[in-house]
Amino acid sequence: MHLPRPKPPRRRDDRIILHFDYDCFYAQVVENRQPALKSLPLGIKQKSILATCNYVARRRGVTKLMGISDAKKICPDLVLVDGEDLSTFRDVSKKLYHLLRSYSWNGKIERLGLDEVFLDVTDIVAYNVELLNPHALDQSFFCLSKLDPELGFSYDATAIAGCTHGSPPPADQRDEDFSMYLRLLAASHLARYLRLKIEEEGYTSACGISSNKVLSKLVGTVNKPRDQTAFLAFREEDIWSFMDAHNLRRIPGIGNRISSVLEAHILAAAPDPNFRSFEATVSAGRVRTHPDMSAPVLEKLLGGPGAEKGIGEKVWCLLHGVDNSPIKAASDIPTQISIEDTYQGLNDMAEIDRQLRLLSASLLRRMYIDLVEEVVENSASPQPSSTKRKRWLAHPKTIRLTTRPYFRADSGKPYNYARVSRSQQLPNFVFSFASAREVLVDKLVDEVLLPMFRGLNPATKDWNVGLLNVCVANMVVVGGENGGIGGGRDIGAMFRRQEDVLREFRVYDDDDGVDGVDEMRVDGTGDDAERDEEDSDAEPWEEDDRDGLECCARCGHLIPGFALIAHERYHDLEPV
Ligand code: TTP
Ligand code: MG
Repeated sequence: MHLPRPKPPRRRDDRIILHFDYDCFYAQVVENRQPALKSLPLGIKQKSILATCNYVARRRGVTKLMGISDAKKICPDLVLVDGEDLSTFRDVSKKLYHLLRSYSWNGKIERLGLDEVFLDVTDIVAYNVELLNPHALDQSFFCLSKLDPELGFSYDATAIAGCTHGSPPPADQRDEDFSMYLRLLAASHLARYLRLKIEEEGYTSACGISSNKVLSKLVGTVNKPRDQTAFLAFREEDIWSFMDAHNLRRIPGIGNRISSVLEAHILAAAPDPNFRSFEATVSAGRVRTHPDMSAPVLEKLLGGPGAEKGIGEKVWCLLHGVDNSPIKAASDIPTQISIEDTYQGLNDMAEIDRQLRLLSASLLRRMYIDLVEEVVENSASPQPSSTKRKRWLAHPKTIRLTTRPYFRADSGKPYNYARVSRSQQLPNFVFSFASAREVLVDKLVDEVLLPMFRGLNPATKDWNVGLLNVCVANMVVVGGENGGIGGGRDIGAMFRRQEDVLREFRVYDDDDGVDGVDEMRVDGTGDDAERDEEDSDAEPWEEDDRDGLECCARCGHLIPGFALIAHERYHDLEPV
């Protein structure tokens, strides 16, 4: 007997989302600094792998995340440039982000990593669709400002700009489909305009245009590099068949743990705890159409202690191309700042101490860059003059130390990617502008980080430290001119209040930050609200601070932690 198929989730079509992905991003940054490299095959090297390579190299068979020696075999004249210092990439990324942000009316813009940006353009598109004159569509004008009707560009609204995936609704189709079509059409012209603006800064990109994040991101990869794709799907079935064709692991939001559990369920096998690959052996469609699949079944398979709330419903929706997650309004204040490095098994306390000081110095430097601004104060009398003073834009409430043991590929043991963390309130002395930075670093290490390290690693020797991560999070925005230290607010009282709220907790995170939320494990000593606050808002920008090295279990190469899964994919593509 066949059970009735569960109801598919309801789709919302009221938004228009653009997803930008810069082409071979690190390579373009390097090429813009050294234009002579543009015509040569170029690889950006991080330790022993290519973080990326330009399209000249790709045409010669070189791929992203390939090992350097293999790439050199395929393309002996490959030019290699070191890409381990992320600061220039970060600067360009911020510049382009601010450029895109300057066109947003609602401020809803989100960065993903260093080279992807989501932009919710629902309002600007709706406004421009209203302006369309059906009798002169080919002479339309896209208005970029409500206040200045001359600010904008001319466009031909009889056709979509760039590529399309799917087809326009038939002329006799329901009105709402036609209205959606017009909104996608207007958005496609805006996307092209914005891509050209980015090109004026020297960067080509791909763009996906659809009604939610998952669809925009996936459809944007259909035509790349230097192109854009609007997703014309008006029937549920069209969206499902688009989603179904993707490898399960390629669906944003479906991480390694989720895909290995689902794959095992579909194949009726036991999940492999060491499974780490960029590809699953099943397609998204195979999971979606599996006879017993439904949101409650997914919840049973994927839920449990430490799992994201409502994970079953979330994955069920994603499999159907439904993603109601909002694009949050932009903030200049990062949600967390995290610095880490990896080591080949530190056992010497003097060395651990030294590394904690280096990480703390970087952390304070980043805190000053991201969270401190200079305010110019004018005084009128007796002599008009202006003075500059510094103020904190936000105070992080929490400091977190994370460690992980070193893993040796040749140890014969399963890959151990369990991180342990300890959090506590960040002492307010770090916000002092009067003390020298080195003094603050020493105080932070001696009074906070070393005791935390000992708490996390109670043994007196043999710590075998493979990773140290120091992170500040839970930003409290400091309001107004009087909010800074010395500005009259009782910061001490504020932190004393927070003490009641903050409790120490441990997090067991069995992933390297690639999938973030859905890979988390908590041992139950912290409550859910606190954990959500700590981890669900991991700042995508900070992913790239995770530039420490991991050991590939297959070849033993040391590669950046966040590149590990993609690096595994490279192995998967190797001829047997
Ligand atoms: P991607 O967008 O994956 O790659 P890309 O921009 O280089 O190429 P494409 O044209 O296919 O979009 O990643 C953005 C940048 O992030 C990339 O230039 C290098 C860096 N990166 C790493 O350093 N390690 C990684 O594992 C990945 C996936 C990216
Ligand atoms: Mg890219």
